[in-house]
Amino acid sequence: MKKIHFFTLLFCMLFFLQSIAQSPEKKMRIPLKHGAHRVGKRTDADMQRWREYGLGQFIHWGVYAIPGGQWNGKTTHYAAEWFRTSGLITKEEYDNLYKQFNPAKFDAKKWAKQAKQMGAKYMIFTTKHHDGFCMWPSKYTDYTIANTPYKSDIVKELVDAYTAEGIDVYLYFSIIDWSHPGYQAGTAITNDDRLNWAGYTAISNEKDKAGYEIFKEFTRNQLIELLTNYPTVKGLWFDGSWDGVWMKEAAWVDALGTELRDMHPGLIIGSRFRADENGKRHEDTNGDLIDDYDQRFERNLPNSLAETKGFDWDCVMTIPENQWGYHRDWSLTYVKTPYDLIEMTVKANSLDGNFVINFGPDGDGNIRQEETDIAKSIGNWMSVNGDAVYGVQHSVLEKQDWGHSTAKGDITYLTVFNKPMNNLLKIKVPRSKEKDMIYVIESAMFKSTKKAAVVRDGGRDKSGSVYYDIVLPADIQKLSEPFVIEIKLKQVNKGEKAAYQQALT
Ligand code: FHN
Repeated sequence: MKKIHFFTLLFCMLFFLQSIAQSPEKKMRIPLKHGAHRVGKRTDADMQRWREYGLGQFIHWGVYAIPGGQWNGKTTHYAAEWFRTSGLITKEEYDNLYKQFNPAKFDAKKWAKQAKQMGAKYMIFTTKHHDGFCMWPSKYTDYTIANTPYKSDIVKELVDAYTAEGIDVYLYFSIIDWSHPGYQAGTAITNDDRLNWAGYTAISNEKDKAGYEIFKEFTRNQLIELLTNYPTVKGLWFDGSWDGVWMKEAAWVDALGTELRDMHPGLIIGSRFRADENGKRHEDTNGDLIDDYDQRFERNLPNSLAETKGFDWDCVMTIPENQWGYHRDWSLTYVKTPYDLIEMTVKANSLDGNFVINFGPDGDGNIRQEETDIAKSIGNWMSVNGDAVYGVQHSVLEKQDWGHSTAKGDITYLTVFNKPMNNLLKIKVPRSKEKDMIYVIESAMFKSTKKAAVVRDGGRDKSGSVYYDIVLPADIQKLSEPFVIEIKLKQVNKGEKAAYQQALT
């Protein structure tokens, strides 16, 4: 009897301990009114289309392109699109620059054709940056393109030209607006991961509070105006929403998001639009992604799938180190090469993200020669190897020293950035999760020449991992560009491996 009691007690204790061990996750979930409205990815066709873009173009263009980082013979090496705050120009001088904005060389169709040749599938355009200048004729402010000598609606010209080239358009919109009298800035950066911005200055007096209400309504009106004027756009790309006063408006911003989505079905909005009621950005208090994709990766890429947490994401990247708008002087900055940008593009896609390259046209409407040349080189490479980037996802291969791998259907793309000196490309294949099964490389083909590649057994390492050697052509060392090999991986019974190898060599 005592024994039975002992076992019953033991069983109850084990059950209790197990339930404590399992429960924290469930118990810790905090009810939120303005957190993520979905757990997991969006599964609709619009979001699937976004996921398959692979490569995009960002354009930062506004009145800051006129000084291009220089004024009265002095140069700032801070971001040119922040020139109003550079200390080299007075606020008054800056706020009157629009009276000279007359980009005679601007040709939206030419830009769109260049983007198409580069291989961009979507484009994000700065309708309004932090200075508040509107590149469309907004009826809610006079500080717009309509009051420049140029007069025409630049947003419309670009939306039409890019849409005609089959490139989806997204509208960048800055929440920060230095031109609006009611706008309040209230941020304090506490760390540099742009995730948690602790301090903010609450609006302290009634006049400012009333002014901010007017600013909120102005912002809402402009967003509705943009979606009404340009109904073909696919999404909104928000910036400056780290502002503490904006973050404090979680309920209002959340309702605005719902209103925008209701008026524009399928609308795509990233994680930079709003914070939850606890001031958490990107991920809400429970760790769920706020809105449709993760926008944390600005000028940096994740290094592993684990880092992406399984979210959809994109990375926006400058060509120089940190200039988004036009800066006349690139002499002190490292300028990324097409090779660098292709490597980043493939890396992003190998980790299930999109990669977006920024361009900063000058005050006349020219895309600078350096950027034009880079776009061309990337486009030439993409026209041959784009299959390794568009519509792909991460492959089953682990990251290896020669480069990055992506996959689509039954094809795995190996994009090789580091050529082996002995011309034998060693591929480590994963262990099969199925009992007695093993991965083999069924076939391999060079993407550019469509020639089959010889695959040899590459041995095993001490841990039992299996390798294959792909024999590269003798003249491969002369090639200055990354190259792609398509392979077909197959899981076979361990016993069948020998037969496969014979067929391949
Ligand atoms: O301050 C801006 C910057 O000028 C630029 O627009 C980038 C683009 O992602 N966003 C802000 C910095 O995060």
